[in-house]
Amino acid sequence: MAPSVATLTPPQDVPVLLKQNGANAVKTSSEVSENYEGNYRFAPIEEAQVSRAMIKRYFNMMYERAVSDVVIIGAGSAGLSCAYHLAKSRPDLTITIIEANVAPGGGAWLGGQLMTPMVVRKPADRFLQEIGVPYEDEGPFVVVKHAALFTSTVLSLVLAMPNVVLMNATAVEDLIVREDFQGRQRVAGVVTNWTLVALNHDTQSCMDPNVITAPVIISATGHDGPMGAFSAKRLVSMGLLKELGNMRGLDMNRAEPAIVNGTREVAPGLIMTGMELSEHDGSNRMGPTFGAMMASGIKAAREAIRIFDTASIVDGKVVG
Ligand code: AHZ
Repeated sequence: MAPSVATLTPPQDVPVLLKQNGANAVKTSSEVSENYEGNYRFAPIEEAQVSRAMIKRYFNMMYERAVSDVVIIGAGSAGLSCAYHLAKSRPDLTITIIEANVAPGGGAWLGGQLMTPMVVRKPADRFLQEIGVPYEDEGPFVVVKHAALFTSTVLSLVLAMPNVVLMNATAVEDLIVREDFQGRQRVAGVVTNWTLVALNHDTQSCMDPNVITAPVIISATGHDGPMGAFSAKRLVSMGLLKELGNMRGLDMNRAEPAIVNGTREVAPGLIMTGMELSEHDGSNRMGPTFGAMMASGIKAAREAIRIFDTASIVDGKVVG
C-alpha cells in the first residue's frame, strides 16, 4: 500500500541557482541543471508538496481575508483601476478582489466590437501615464494599441501590491446586510462561492456559501455578463433600492461624466463604480471609451478613503 501523504518525507529545499561563468548552463546541486542541450533537470519534488504549497497559501489567504478592510467585487477595468489607486494610496488597507470569471479583466481585453485598440478620452490618459501604458495621441482622446496592454499592465501592478489579493473563479452571490450603529441597514460584507457552484444552484440541492466581512464594499460588476449589475439588482430585491434605473442608450458625451461624477456610496457601506452604475442610476452607456472606467475606479477609491478617514472602525465594523 502506498504510504499516506502525511508520512512522505519532503525532499531537501531546492538549492539557490548558481550561474557558471555566464554560460547558458546554470547548475546548482547535482540534481538541477538549466541546460537546453538535452540535459535540463528539475529539482526533485513530491506531488504532495505541490498540493500543500498551494493549499496552505490559498486557505491562509481565505482565513486572513475573512475580515478584510475593502472587498472589491469584479476585476474589470473599473474594479482594477479602483484597486490600483486604493492599494497605492492606502498600503495599510487589506483589499480583497473577488472576480467571478477565471480570467480577471472583464470586458477590457478588447476595445469595441472585438477590435483590439482601446480608446481613452482625456483627461483619463493621465492614468495611463501613471501606470506606464503607451498610447497614440489623437487630440481629445488617446488610443492604446491593444486593450490587453492596459489590462495586463494594471492587473500586474495590482497583483504585485502586498496589500491586495485576488480570488478569481469566485462569485459574490449575496451581500451581508445588518443594522449599523445608527439603526440603518449597512452592507457589511459579501457572500461568496466558487463561480461554478454559484451557477449551479438550480441543478443541486443547497450548496451553502462562505462570507467575507468588510466595512467597505466596492461593487464593480459591470452591466452585462452572467452576473452583471449584481449588487444593484440585489439592492432592489432586498428593498434597499426602489427600482433599477436601467441603462440608457449610448451617448458618450453624457455617459462618461455621469459615471465618474455619480460614483459614490450608493447604500451605507456599498460604493458602486463602472458600468454597474448605469443600471443603478439609469445613466447612458458609452460604448468602447474606457476613460470613465478608469476615472470612476479612482473616484471609488477616493470614496473608500473618505470613509476610512471619517468613520470609526473596530474589528472590521463601523461603530461611529
Ligand atoms: O466577471 C465580471 C467582470 O470581470 C465581474 N463580476 C460580475 N458579477 C460578479 C459577481 N461576483 C464577482 N457577482 C463579478 N465578480 O465583474 C467584472 C465587471 O467588469 P466589466 O468589464 O463587465 O465592467 P466595468 O464596469 O469594469 O467595465 C465596463 C466597460 C464598458 S461596457 C460599455 C458599454 O456597454 O457601453 N462601455 C464600457 C467602457
